[in-house]
Amino acid sequence: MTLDINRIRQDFPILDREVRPGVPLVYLDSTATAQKPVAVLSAMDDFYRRSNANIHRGVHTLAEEATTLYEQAREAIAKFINAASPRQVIYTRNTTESINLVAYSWARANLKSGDLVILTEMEHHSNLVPWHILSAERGIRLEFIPVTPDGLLDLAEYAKLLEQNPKLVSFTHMSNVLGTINPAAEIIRLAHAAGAVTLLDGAQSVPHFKVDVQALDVDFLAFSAHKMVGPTGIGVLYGKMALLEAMPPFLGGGDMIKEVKLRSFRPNDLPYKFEAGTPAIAEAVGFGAACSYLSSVGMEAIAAHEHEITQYALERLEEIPGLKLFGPAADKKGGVAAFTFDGVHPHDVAQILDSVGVAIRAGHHCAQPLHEKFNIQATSRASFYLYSTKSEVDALVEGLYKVKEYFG
Ligand code: 7TS
Repeated sequence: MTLDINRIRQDFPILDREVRPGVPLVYLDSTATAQKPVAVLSAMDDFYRRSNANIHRGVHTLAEEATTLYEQAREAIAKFINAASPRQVIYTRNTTESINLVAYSWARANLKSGDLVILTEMEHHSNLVPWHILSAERGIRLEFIPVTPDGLLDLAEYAKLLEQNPKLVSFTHMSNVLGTINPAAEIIRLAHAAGAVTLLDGAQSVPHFKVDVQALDVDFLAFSAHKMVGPTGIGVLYGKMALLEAMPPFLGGGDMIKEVKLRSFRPNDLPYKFEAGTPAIAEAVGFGAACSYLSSVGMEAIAAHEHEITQYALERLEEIPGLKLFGPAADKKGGVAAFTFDGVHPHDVAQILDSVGVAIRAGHHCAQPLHEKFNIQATSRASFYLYSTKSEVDALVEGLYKVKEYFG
């Protein structure tokens, strides 16, 4: 199944714009955030125009409509990741907050001084810092699955770490720098055999290929709407029912309670126990529309398209003298190409590319330890999604030859 790329691009109005007169946008920064299709924009616009009200608290028509739309979105998201029940889908602000929820609620109830948490060297700061904070507070131990020079997880070292009786294995499904797609099912199976709970950072996987929580048998999955053509400000924590049921609340306030007395409260049922205060209602509606949109295009077709573009990009980039790519070959990675270029600072690369309309990202991409591992401070990173084209890759390559000219 192939994508009708011209039709897809028409769904994303922003892709038509010029960044300056006569300079069309070439958006190669979807790993940071994806662009939004009309289906998502109209779902949110319709919500505010027709149905806007606070949820769960009113009996009037709009409050009921808003509540229904908010819960229908949860059902769409549950279906998208094949969760057994929408009650296992907790709305958060983003992947970062979802991971923090696990660190504050599950980990503080279950981990004590000396307990081991296994992470990897390729984690985004969002899956490092919550554990640093807990480590300082509780004295939990952190160990890291090493990254090999070709950008893969060293699974032999993982096997050794598992002998130390870890309580949690928390890792990214796909690296936002190397693009590496980690063998999640295998890592989770081994963690369970060692008696550990698993948390999968799906920020870069859920948007790009089919992630089935039941097939993976994962305990927790964190992801963000904005990377999967949905709005900013909303994400999800999926969890196994028994774990979520046993977890204490994270944030306290409205909607997460069943009853409040002056000196005590009873928490609400799932998923509301973890949804304190007025949530991002229009954003939830947009998130549901994003899942429906991606499903209607087809996750397999999206993954196949990105694979084709990535393979082409890696081939073209490898031709450029002085350019060094990081991460594995195309068959082991998603749509990310991070590179250094002839000693030119990545910010300069990004700035010159911007002058020809090509939007890429430069820096440490919130993965400083990974860059340190490769003895570099920063990389330039181009990334691809369902709307990316080979001619956009050509524009990137042309732009990089301009960089070369400029810096001699
Ligand atoms: N985990 C991974 C693997 C990520 O790539 C990101 C964001 C996050 C967690 C955090 O997601 P958030 O929605 O909570 O911010 N990655 C990037 C990036 O690569 N460039 O900008 C954000």
